[in-house]
Amino acid sequence: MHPLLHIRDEVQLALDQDRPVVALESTLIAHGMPWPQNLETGRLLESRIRDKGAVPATVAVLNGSLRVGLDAEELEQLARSGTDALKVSRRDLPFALAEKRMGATTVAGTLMAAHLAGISVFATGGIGGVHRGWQQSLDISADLPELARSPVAVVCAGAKSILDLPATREQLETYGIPVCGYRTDAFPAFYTRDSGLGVDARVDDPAQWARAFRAQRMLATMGAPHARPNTRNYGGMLVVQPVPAEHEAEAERIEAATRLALEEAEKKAIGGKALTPFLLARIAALTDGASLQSNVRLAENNAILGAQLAVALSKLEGWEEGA
Ligand code: PSU
Ligand code: MN
Repeated sequence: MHPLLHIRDEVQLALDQDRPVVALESTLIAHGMPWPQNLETGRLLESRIRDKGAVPATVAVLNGSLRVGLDAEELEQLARSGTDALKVSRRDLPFALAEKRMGATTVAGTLMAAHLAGISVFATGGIGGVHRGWQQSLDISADLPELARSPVAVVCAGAKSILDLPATREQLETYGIPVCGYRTDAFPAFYTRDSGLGVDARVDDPAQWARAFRAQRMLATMGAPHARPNTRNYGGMLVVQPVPAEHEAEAERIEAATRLALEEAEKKAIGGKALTPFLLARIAALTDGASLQSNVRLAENNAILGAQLAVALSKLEGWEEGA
């Protein structure tokens, strides 16, 4: 095993036996939610994945290695650390590792780990994207380019309305990241079910999705007899499903809170990596926790779907050999 990569035994065994595994990120836990709901959510996501017959692998940086799969104690340690844990995207990894910092991986950081470990499915709440005001700030999450180069499917509830969603959709297209709606034709807006934007394709069951994902993987690895395999063709997929209707937040309430939170962020000159966690926390406070409730429920729903997709892949003929 590589000194910088540490895969938990249970996860490695499942991968060796071609059993379904689902990666989970940890920024959602350390920076995205307050204690103790964050620990409860971390545990909930893992147990929903187990219920559906897959092995969860929460990713973080601990003691100088990229960890794929945490034990109960490590998960708690991370949740308790909250924002004391470094928020680790691709550009933060070298220092987090070398200086043995405790790090919570973002979607980008988790994608890197999932790819290195050989995990094909990753479930989260929402991905980062193009921020409102990008014309001035140029703030575009590293989640997007990472998705473009990792052969991993990310299950999410779209991207948060704190972002510029039409611009985020455009960037997904530019990067060639297919956006697959699971039983939906609409690109969801995280706390709410419909952003008014569309998806690239719709699937209605896990087996149908698995065939498309296999085709995408084969595009990266296939070639005529004299062609060289071109791993630059690797690319990920976004699988989106809306927050369950009964847990949807009120769109106007979210939008009003988002505008207020954005104004506050500007006054306080909060930007860069601190922006997303700041906005999430302010919106939760301004909506009396309503946004947090939606966040937990949609993440749970995505963990369940992630496990179903991973199970479908493991049953797909020719998945291990062909792709
Ligand atoms: N979705 C959530 N909560 C979060 C995030 C996403 O429900 O905390 C995190 C993810 O880890 C995502 C990150 O990768 O926000 C994006 O941060 P930035 O905009 O700084 O790239
Ligand atoms: Mn950013």
